[in-house]
Amino acid sequence: MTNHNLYLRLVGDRFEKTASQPFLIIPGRRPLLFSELDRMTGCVAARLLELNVEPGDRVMVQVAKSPESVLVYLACLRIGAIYTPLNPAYTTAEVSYFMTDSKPQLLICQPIERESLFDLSLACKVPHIRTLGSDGDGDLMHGLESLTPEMTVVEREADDLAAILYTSGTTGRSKGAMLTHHNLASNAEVLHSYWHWQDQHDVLLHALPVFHVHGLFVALHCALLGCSTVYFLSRFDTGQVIDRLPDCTVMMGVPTFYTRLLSDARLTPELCSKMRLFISGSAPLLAETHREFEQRSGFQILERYGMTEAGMITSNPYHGDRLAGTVGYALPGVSVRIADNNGNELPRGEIGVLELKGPNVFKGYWQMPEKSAAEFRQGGWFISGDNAIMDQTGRISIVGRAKDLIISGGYNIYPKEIEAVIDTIPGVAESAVVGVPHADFGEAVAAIVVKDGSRQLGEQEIIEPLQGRLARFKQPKRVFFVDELPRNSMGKVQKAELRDTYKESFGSK
Ligand code: MCA
Ligand code: AMP
Repeated sequence: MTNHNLYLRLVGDRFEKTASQPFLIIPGRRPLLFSELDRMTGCVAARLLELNVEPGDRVMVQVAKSPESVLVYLACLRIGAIYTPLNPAYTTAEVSYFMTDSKPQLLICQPIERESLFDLSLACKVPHIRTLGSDGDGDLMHGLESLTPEMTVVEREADDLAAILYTSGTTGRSKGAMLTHHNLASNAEVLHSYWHWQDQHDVLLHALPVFHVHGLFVALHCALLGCSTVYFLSRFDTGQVIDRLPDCTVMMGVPTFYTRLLSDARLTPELCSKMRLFISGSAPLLAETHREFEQRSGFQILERYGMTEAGMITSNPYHGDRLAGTVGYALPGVSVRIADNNGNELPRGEIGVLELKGPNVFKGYWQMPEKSAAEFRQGGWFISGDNAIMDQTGRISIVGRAKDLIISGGYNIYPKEIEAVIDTIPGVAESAVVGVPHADFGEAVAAIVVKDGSRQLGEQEIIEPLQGRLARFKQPKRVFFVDELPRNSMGKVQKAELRDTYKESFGSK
């Protein structure tokens, strides 16, 4: 049997030529060398086995970005466990749902969260909880040197699960997208080739979080396949990124990275003289950002489009026009069509919902067979929920969303989840949550609330009860009170009207 374990494609024994080179360069810490990677993931794998993690078990990880967090990911692949990362911004209440849903064998959390998550892990019958801090501190790594590294790479079939990534749903209930070893491997290999990765020469500037597809799979997989050194920053800090740009050749980011770089006078062509490629995705890049960035740096940003459920789907070309406002062409091996609401393909030039199929498309939502089936058409087309248009050459532009979704600084926020919490606040009759233009985050959350008259309510009375229930980035940055919500004749709240009414809440664009 061929072993389809993604670990073999990403690490294996591929680093002979770069053995002495750093894989991850981390400010203030010793770099992690390519030569150390296989043995160290073996050590972490040995720790996971000690905790009885078996192939197919979920390992839920809610930690700060660190080289050790990458080792944990790779160790999970190695032993065939299913890596299930969570945003550290999630509250205990939110984590509770994910734990109950995925039933992990092991929860790895930040040392500071251990106390608040311990009782919860007991209640959710999670057998083990370990801690990992941003400096590699915490009991997960304790005494690792004394363990015999587990150097086996467990055999996996192509469609065995490698990871579950939670994405919020229109119903307000998160769904775990099941990604297989082949989903991830095929997408990584396509990107590595399509973006002309310069093996052993590219240096990646990595400032994205590593609990989402963009930072974890797109960025790190390309770097591993290309045996590239990575400047691994704990978060996006404009100053640190500017300091590092002269040493790097590739950067991947959400549009906020680019607008923040543009607001710094140090962004010049000289600063980017070693750079080869700037990539943007996860949210729409404004055409004006694309143009300004080209003027200031000399580089046309390459915009691509993807989803948690399918990794990367389309990309602007490496050679040829990277057109502002478009997301380019379907990647090799990926089929894309524009369809009406019944799944009938539309002629080129008409707006419809983007549907896709290919080796990148996920296996379904964890323990939600009906929900999974509902998102696919006959013939295996996955319904993205994004409105798009395809021109005569096959070039795609995303023109809006069929799904009620806000994308703020690259994070997805589903209004329903926020509305459901706001509606439980005493004094609230009903609420509607929309995304409105925001210069830094692209979109920001605004809540429009109708009072029931039973008590006095101000902005604080709405925001305060959300603490501890919703991650900070989901909480409304503005709250407005109205007598009634605009509805159509069917009684449906007119969100487009609300978005228009409050479009200048964060200043005009
Ligand atoms: C932080 N805050 C936010 C966001 N981030 N509010 C709204 N939207 C956000 N994205 C809030 C915090 O809660 C905090 O609020 C305040 O802003 C400052 O927080 P801080 O952590 O200092 O913010 P930051 O470091 O400046 O982060 C902003 C950021 C970050 C750099 C844009 O959010 C980021 O790295 N985003 C990338 C997300 C990403 O990787 N998405 C890819 C998804 P308070 O002060 O009230 O506490 S994968 C995907 O979408 C698909 C597959 C694809 O195509 O890639
Ligand atoms: P997520 O569920 O976090 O994986 O986010 C996927 C969604 O992000 C897609 O369905 C799109 O709505 C959006 N998205 C990703 N890349 C782009 C892009 N380049 N332009 C517009 N929207 C994008």
